[in-house]
Amino acid sequence: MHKAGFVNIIGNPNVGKSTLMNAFIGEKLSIITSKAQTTRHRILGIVNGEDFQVILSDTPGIIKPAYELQESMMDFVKSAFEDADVLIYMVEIGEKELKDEAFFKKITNSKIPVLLLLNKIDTSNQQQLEEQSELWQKKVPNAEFFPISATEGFNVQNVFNRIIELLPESPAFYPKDQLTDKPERFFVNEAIREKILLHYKKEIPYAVEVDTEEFFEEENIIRMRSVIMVERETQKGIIIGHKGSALKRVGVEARKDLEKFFGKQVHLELYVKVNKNWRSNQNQLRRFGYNQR
Ligand SMILES: Nc1nc2c(ncn2[C@@H]2O[C@H](COP(=O)(O)OP(=O)(O)OP(=O)(O)O)[C@@H](O)[C@H]2O)c(=O)[nH]1
Ligand SMILES: [Mg+2]
Repeated sequence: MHKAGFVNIIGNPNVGKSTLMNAFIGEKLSIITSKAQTTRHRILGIVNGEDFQVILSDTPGIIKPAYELQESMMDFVKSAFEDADVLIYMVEIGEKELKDEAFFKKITNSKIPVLLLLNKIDTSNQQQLEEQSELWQKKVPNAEFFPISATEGFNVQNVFNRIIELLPESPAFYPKDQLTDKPERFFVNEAIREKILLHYKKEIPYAVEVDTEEFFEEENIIRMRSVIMVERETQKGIIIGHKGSALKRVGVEARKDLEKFFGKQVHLELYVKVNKNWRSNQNQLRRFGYNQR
């Protein structure tokens, strides 16, 4: 018998959804930072076995959208409700509940199996863990509950085993050697965006989009050229930094990650461009793979 299906991970920003997906895959597919709204897309990560295929979806954290980009991010979350065979609802120690009541109702009324994961238990003591476990099991009574630590790997294998049990009988949806639905350039964009989230403050990372215009693989090296788009001229200066030092750091660090990811030497050329108000522009968003409506 062969099992296959979609397992979609949803929850508030910053609870550890991407960390969990990477832990299941065993690769750094999704970028991870301590800032909210790190993930902007729905990213598939596929775990293949001889008699199973688990198609995980990492999604953006649930927020109340304030501009077009965020609307489109929430559309990815909505789509994750529509095709799930198993829903993973992730919360973290200390969190109260989803800020969006409608999403929360969808979870508690779900007809499909829900796994409720309380993450970051490595940061809690026994008493807090007990209190939170009780609280969450009451809030989402239709779910199966697992306290986990995605970074420490605690309980992650047990969750995976349960997923396999819950999956429907089905042939594979994707070729068995496929790891994700996203093209190589997507991971280049994301590696660069991760460094921008790490090194720039306040609004800057949220005003940035990255587009890889060239990806050319030679025998021993991959040559890439990417543009970092910002919304305003002042942001461009900040990204570049004094004598280009800030931009250089982004380039060096992203290149190192990409060399690991692709297992090959990488040449990465970066430049910065102003693309006014791209976050609110339907056509620009569509071009960057957001607006699917
Ligand atoms: N202590 C601890 N930290 C964790 C754990 N899992 C994730 N984190 C940290 O939590 C932060 C957010 O992790 P992400 O995986 O980016 O969270 P996310 O839910 O994907 O965030 P968004 O994409 O912004 O919605 C990072 O700093 C992680 O290292 C955990 O089990 N324990
Ligand atoms: Mg994420």
